[in-house]
Amino acid sequence: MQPVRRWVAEVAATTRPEEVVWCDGSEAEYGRLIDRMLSEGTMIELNQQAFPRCYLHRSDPKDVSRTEHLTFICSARREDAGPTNNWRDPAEAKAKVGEMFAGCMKGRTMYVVPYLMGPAGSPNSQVGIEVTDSPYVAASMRIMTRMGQVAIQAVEEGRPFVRGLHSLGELDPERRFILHFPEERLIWSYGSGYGGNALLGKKCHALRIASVTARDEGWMAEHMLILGVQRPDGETVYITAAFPSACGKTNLAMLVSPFFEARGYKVWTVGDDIAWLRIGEDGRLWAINPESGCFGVAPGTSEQSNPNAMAMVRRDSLFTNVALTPQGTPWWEGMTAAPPSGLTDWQGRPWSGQAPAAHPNSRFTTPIANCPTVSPHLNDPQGVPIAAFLFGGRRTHLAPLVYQSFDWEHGVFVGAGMGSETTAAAVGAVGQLRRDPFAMLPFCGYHMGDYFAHWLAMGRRTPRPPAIFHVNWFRKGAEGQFLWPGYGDNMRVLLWIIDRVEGRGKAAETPIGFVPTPDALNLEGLEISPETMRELLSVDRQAWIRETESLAELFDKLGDHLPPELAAQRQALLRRLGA
Ligand code: GTP
Ligand code: SPV
Ligand code: MN
Repeated sequence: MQPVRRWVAEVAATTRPEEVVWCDGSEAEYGRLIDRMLSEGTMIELNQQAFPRCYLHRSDPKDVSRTEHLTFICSARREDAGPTNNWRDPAEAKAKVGEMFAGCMKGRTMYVVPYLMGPAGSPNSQVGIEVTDSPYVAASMRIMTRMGQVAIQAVEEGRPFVRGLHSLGELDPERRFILHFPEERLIWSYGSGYGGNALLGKKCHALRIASVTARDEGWMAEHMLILGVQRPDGETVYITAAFPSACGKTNLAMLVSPFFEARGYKVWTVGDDIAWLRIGEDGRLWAINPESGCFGVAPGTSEQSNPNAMAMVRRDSLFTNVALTPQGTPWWEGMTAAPPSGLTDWQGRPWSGQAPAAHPNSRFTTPIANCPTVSPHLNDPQGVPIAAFLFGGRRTHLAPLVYQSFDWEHGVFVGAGMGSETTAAAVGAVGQLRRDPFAMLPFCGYHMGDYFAHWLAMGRRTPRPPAIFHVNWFRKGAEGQFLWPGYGDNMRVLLWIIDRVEGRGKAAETPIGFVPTPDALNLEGLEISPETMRELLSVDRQAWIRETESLAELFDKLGDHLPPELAAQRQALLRRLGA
């Protein structure tokens, strides 16, 4: 613990907290953090009969989502961050933000949060130490990570650790920086208390820093959910899926399908946001979920869309920026058909009915162990073997419900070309199409072209790589309605994917890949017209030519870091489309 103590002492000497609390991750300590926030008014107790051990936090209204424009990769060389990341020279960044950290914890408590990303005893797990002046962050980290003794023990065994320094600062967007120093495995975050900006184990460590470590060491750190589909014969097939922020990972990870459950199928939830994958001795890729909690989008979650999430959040949960009913229970848009009367909005005001009552990026923070479908392999040091990778996003037009890539290299091209309409998970306009390769645009800690090359290399080194698919639950019809019912019915797509993996499912070859034939998806018990299904599975050549041409913008930007295989894949697709 000597190196940890030395670093913490250094940080305390700069930030000058009134007291330093070393967190042990215990229940009693969590209780003290909650009590402190209740007495300071930064947490509100919810109705304890209906929502035992649940609390509401209202954040600063200017601090409700990730701020990508204030997020930097401070690698020694600008080129290593690549053109899709913001870059700062490490020394300059430290000089500038170091001034902000100087004395910033005066009068505050500094919490030292040792945490483990991944199951205890897993060679694939990693230790981090987050120092923070936010009790909300410390409490959230206890849900999202294995915090305390288990991490200290790993440090004492000589494991290296990622250092994360966090301060709320003044919560001023003008004085906010999320800095990553990948060469030093160091994170500095100033001026925000929001999830991905402040819970440093999550996107900062488990994706931005870990993606660099993974490249160096030959494994993968991905923005992916992990789920298992158990078949009637008892065997479970594991799948991961990379969708951009607020594009359906949590929902797919804990999908409920009464129709297929009655026929002997069952979904198991391993992870809902991040996967770390390694090549196993059997030649397959094995995935662990580095997290132990869900930081999930509240709006849209209901008994109909996601009964597992509703059951999960009913205890031991922190809610952030949701609305409050007069009964002291949380509410958000989409939870019930009509809003209850007498709502208090996410900013604590009587709800006017004009703007949303809950913030569109309001969230719940909940132990994944509370999920009724939590996988028995959640804490398995080995993880689970992956049979298929899914890529997807919000595409109102263009992308069919599902298609399969021809092979790994083509699959990497499909991931590299991902596009999705932006959501409220990050500051900025919502609903605008942007390239988001592998759902990693905001989370890759190095040059995106090198990241593509790493994917290609992993495919060459993996004897039994997963099959690769692309899905789109969000295609809309002429009236702006979703064409596909989504949620539990996505099981129908998963079953076709498993059929394909096992060499069964029927498919038609198209220029973009293999698309299910009209009779290939099991649509039993679903009311959907053949015309709608045709539209959902259609491939519009002209639109795909435009899409593929526009991909040149990203590919050109990556310069000579773009693997030639992917440039060739783009040309080959244009040829197949008849361009
Ligand atoms: P992050 O936590 O930001 O990484 O998001 P996520 O990818 O886990 O997304 P999540 O599952 O929380 O879903 C985001 C929003 O999409 C919610 O409002 C969901 O209700 C909605 N959603 C999820 N799945 C579907 C689907 O199959 N169809 C439709 N129409 N909406 C969906
Ligand atoms: C996302 O934005 O992809 C999230 C929430 O999962 S955050 O933790 O803020 O990154
Ligand atoms: Mn996410």
